[in-house]
Amino acid sequence: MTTPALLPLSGRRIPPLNLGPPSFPHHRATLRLSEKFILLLILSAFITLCFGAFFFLPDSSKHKRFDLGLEDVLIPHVDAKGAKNSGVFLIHGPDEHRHREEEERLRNKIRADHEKALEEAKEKLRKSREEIRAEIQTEKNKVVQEMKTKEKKPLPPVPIPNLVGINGGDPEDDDIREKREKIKEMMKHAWDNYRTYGWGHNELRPIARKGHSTNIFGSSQMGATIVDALDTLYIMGLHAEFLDGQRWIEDNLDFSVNSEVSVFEVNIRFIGGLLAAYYLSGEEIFKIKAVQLAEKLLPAFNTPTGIPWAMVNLKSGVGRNWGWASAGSSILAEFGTLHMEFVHLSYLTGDLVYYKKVMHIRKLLKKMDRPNGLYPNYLNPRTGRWGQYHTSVGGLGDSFYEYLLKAWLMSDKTDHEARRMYDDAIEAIEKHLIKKSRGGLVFIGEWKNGHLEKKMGHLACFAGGMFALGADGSRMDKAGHYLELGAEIARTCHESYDRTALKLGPESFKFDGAMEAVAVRQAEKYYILRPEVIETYWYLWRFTHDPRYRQWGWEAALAIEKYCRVSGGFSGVKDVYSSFPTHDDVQQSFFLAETLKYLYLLFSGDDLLPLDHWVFNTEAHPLPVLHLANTTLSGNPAVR
Ligand code: DMJ
Repeated sequence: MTTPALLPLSGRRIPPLNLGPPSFPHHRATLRLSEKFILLLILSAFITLCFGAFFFLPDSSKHKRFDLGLEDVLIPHVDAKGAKNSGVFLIHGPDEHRHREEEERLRNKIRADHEKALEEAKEKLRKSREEIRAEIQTEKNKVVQEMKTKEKKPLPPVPIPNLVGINGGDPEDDDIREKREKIKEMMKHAWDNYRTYGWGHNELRPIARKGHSTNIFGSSQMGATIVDALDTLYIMGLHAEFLDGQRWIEDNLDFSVNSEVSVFEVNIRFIGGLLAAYYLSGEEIFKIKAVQLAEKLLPAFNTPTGIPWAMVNLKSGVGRNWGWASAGSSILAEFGTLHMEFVHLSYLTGDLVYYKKVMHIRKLLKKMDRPNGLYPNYLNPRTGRWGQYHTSVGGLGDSFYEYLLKAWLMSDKTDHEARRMYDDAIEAIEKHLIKKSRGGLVFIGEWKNGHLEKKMGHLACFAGGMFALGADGSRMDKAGHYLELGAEIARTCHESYDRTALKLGPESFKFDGAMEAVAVRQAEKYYILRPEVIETYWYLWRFTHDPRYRQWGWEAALAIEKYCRVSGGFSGVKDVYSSFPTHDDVQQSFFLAETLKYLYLLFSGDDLLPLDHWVFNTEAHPLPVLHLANTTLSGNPAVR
């Protein structure tokens, strides 16, 4: 290739060089001449370079350009022979003409594309804000839809336990069947009103007839009532309602939200609820959602000790503790109530991360000194030291003890460490916290600031069922003793109901002097549709078949029906000692998850969710015992 002649650049003529006699002193003339020469050399080198570049640089026509949103990706062209072009090529003879034409065509196309893009941009600017917003929303929806399609990909199949007793339980007795039907009708009433007035919100305001939420669920609408209610709907045979809930979950339940939630609450209600719905129905979507949520909770464990924060932001993963909890502490009943769900998550996903998190908590607790053998309710996640020495089997402590026992039960009674920890804890509790009142009522007090407070919360009433459930397998064959203890707690809690005007139990009751099993402070007189007392009746019923438990359960159901039912659902009441109750206007999600489920089970046969195959999490979501020797492959409809 020859060096091209000097051509005008941009149409400007280069003035002819003056090579005539010098009009300046010789040395200056020589300098000017060499300057011109250097300039000429630089210019010619530059032009040669440009010209060469035109021929030798990789040809853009050999690359396809794809526009993927914000990113431009250059994909190497694959030639007709299928070989990848190196990007450098030579032009030969007649091909040159064709090549120029092709180049021209591409240049025109690029020009046209640019013009089109410019037009589109202008067009956008002409649009109103609303139109632009609508377009952005459509785009967003498209992305969400694509993500959902991805999400629906099934997780790898794993062996799942044989699922016994997910249907049935029809009572033989007509009277009991009628009662069971009544409970089912109450569930329909609660669900239908939520469906009408609160759909997608976390809970329902049955009087205002609108959605309701609290800070435990964060700031977004996560349909807590739907998730919490699913398994109750399923076992009651309310399949159309179940399907309705399932569709909402498929289409709307999204955990990629900038929302700070309670790790404990979303674990027991959402992960527990989704896992139970998965095991009962076999629908993969529930398992997938449970795993997605669990992944979002994991950052809560990023503390110096591995004891999780109480709250975590689902989007940022930033965690923190409740402002009111003793000097920045985490709470025993919160970080100690993850075991069941997390073990199932590891089991279903094959990912040990969940199992390791909860076992780490257990190991840490096991090593710690315990005052009087009792676990204080507060533990600082930064220092690993106990906070205030307050121990209770009610709020702040309750389900930690429950989950030690249930860890052992769900492992087919092979997790001996959990059983030992449970036995040790219960022995200390019995020694220091459980007392008999002057009137002969056995109650569980609270250890606070070095003394026993003779006060028992409604929440602590669950312990009657726990003692009964843990009776079998107890140390030194004290099964009879623990069953008896459970029955005593059930009796005390029944008294707390019976000594009110509404026959519904207060939030907390005292045993002081002449006062027994009654609330003293106004602020403790409310009933918010809690399940614990009915839960204990049900366990006692299963283990003893003593008809008094069905009778007490029925009394509670009638009281709920009479004083808590309103046309828009069910509401808590502010004062159980007043014959004219004021409603709090909240239908709690646990009313559908627990209270109505335990009532339904109380009036069902023992073949529905038998206790040697199922363990109920603290929100009453049944999870199967992992009989590892007796498994079948998931996805096989025969096992459902
Ligand atoms: C439920 O969410 C659970 O039972 C929890 O363990 C404690 N309290 C509520 C219902 O009262």
